[in-house]
Amino acid sequence: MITGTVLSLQANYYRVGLDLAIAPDETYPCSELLCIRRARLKKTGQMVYVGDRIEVEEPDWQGARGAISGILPRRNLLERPMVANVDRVVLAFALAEPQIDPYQLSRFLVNLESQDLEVLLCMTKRDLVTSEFWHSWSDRLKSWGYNPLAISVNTGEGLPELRECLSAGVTVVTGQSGVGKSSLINYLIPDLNIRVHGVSAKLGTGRHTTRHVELFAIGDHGLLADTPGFTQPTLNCDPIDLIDCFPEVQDFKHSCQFRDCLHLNEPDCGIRGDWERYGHYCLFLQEAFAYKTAQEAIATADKTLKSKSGHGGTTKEEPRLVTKSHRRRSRRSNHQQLDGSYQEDLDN
Ligand SMILES: Nc1nc2c(ncn2[C@@H]2O[C@H](COP(=O)(O)OP(=O)(O)OP(=O)(O)O)[C@@H](O)[C@H]2O)c(=O)[nH]1
Ligand SMILES: [Mg+2]
Ligand SMILES: [Zn+2]
Repeated sequence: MITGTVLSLQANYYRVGLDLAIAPDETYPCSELLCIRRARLKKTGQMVYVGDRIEVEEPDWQGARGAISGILPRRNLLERPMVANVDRVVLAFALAEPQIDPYQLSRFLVNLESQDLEVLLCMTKRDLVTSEFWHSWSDRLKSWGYNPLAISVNTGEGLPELRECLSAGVTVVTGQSGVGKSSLINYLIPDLNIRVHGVSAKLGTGRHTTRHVELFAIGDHGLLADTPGFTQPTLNCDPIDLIDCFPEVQDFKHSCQFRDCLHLNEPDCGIRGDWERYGHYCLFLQEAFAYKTAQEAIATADKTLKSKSGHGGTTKEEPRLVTKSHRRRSRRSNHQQLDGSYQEDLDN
């Protein structure tokens, strides 16, 4: 059986990097195939995402074409952009241009933590700020429970260290538009020459340049994904699990003994208090509740719909398209099986 990894999606074709242990030769004259998805996978609503490990059948070696006949079990699925089997996420956040916004940075971090992903926080454009500025931010982010790395593609600072971390497994570079994700990837993999774009002087925000997700080979065993930037992630975490998305709390978490405490007004709660991001926690908690309420409303509407269509006996079973809000699982159910359970159309 021939297996491989989906590297990118081009129109209706999947570019697949094959797991050939040997260099291309006469038997296997290419290391990549352009594949379609078998109709059977379409019918059962099984989506194929970048990063998916897949089985290929009927390879046409001369034309470098094939068909995806099966998807191997997924370890995880990043929400935005949708990338499967992610080992770590590099969150790129600019120290300047655009101006650093602690609340937005916190949102990105909490969103990634809620998906149980390993986060490598990279503060970009280090060359644009003073040492004092960087050190004060570094201290601040350490108090948030992170060990940030300062990088600059202009001076090369921090990039050898970063490269070391990316030589194995699948890494996704994510973050707002214009922070320098594509510039970073161009630096790490010089032959690529992917498009980068200037920050809009008028708005101080980036113009969206990267439009799709693509995995590039890095080091001996690594794959690195460039992704399109976006403004702010949604926080669709279960309210009771939100506190677990703040690493700085984990050391004094035992100071709240209540299992169902939301750490708001409950008496004797030792988590409520004067740590810097407590304000962010309270704001995000409101969002998490709004998300839960919306989800419950959708579930109720679903039930009503089902019982309505049950009358008359002419119901036709159709695979229902799952919207983004359905897709998010609670942290507690995160370790449940992920293969084939998500049916949202490919992001972007
Ligand atoms: N001074 C400085 N500028 C940088 C650095 N890295 C990137 N830039 C600039 O920042 C701008 C945006 O860079 P991109 O690499 O396109 O940013 P991106 O995150 O890929 O943006 P999207 O594709 O829109 O999400 C470009 O003008 C880069 O030249 C850096 O380390 N220092
Ligand atoms: Mg880009
Ligand atoms: Zn509490």
